[in-house]
Amino acid sequence: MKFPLQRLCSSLRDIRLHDARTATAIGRWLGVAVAVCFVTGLVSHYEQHPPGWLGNALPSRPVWGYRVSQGLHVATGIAAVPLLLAKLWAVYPRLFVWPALRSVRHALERLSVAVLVASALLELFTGLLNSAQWYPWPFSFVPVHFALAWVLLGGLVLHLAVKAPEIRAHWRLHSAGTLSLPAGDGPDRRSLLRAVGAAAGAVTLTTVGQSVTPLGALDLLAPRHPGHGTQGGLPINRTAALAGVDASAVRDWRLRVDGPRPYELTLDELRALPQREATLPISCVEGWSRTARWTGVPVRDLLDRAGAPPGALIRVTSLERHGAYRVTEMAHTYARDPLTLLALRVNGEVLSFDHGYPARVIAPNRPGVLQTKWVSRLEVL
Ligand SMILES: Nc1nc2c(c(=O)[nH]1)N[C@H]1C(S)=C(S)[C@@H](COP(=O)(O)O)O[C@H]1N2
Ligand SMILES: [Mo]
Repeated sequence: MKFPLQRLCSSLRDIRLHDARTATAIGRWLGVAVAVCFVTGLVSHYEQHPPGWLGNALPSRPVWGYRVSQGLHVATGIAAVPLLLAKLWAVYPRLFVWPALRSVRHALERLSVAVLVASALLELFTGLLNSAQWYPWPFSFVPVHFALAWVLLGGLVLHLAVKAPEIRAHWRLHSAGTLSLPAGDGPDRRSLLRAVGAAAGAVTLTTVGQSVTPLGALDLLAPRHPGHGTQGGLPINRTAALAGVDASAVRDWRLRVDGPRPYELTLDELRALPQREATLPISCVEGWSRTARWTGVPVRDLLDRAGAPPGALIRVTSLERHGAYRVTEMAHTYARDPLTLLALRVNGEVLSFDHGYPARVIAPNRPGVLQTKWVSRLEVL
């Protein structure tokens, strides 16, 4: 049973926790997470769908570039979930201010916040479900996730502009408050912020092991566990069965290379060519990464033999009948990199069907979706 005075004090404290100071403190961390997530999201998008002018400029080095960038994208997106929830908790009483609309300006401000909140929730929700490969919606993920990111950015810039005076006033920990309550406020806010930080840290630590190998043991909540795969510890996104590739599909397999001097090779002929080893990661857009030692024929050797000009764009086609990644394109920066292989083996073993037998692409600094499996044709465009 609390005395009225105690009750008043604790509700005052509660109000303080829902004030601009808390919102700013959480907003700072949320802002950092969203900014990193946005930039790395753009990197990932343009690596997968480069506009013509960019296609030839994408670098194949550093080999770990996409792994770090996409690891950060998924990690900051996951960390943003508890931060966003805490931020919404801190500001929700404002949803019920009265009168609901005080002026045109106030109405516009509320509208911008509604757009911001809705796009942020949807963006994180679609991203999270995509990382679990669960698509319970009728639209295709990539264009919607990409478009929402811009809506979110617009809403955020507007929000920061409108709130600039408040953010400035509360940015520093010891700025003058509007209301100075006696002791008691500080520790409350501090424990709230500490709890929010701990929650963000916990979800990050228990998922980031999917791309940061040394933290693999802590990878309790991530949907994929690199290291648990059947070959080289590589997870499998699309199995050979799903892709409709089996022994009968590869019985008469030949690699066809189309260019000024087209030719075909059987698997034995490919194996007889000079082989090279490359230690490269597969970095899936969904957030997991895993390094393996690949052996195969450098793609540039295959292209030279077909008389391909050095700057040519290459089309890679898979045996797979359907599927969004059946046909992919490879800029010359990747095709000419000595580490880009048409791989036949992984960690010393012949590729299994699930990992792309008889031959697959492995290239440095590229999204996993472009590491085409079951390759049957290279074309010089
Ligand atoms: N033909 C084809 N290749 C493909 C895919 C696919 O669906 N079809 N999936 C890609 C994706 S999304 C990833 S992350 C990698 C995974 O390779 P792995 O299954 O050998 O680990 O393969 C890529 N290659
Ligand atoms: Mo992937």
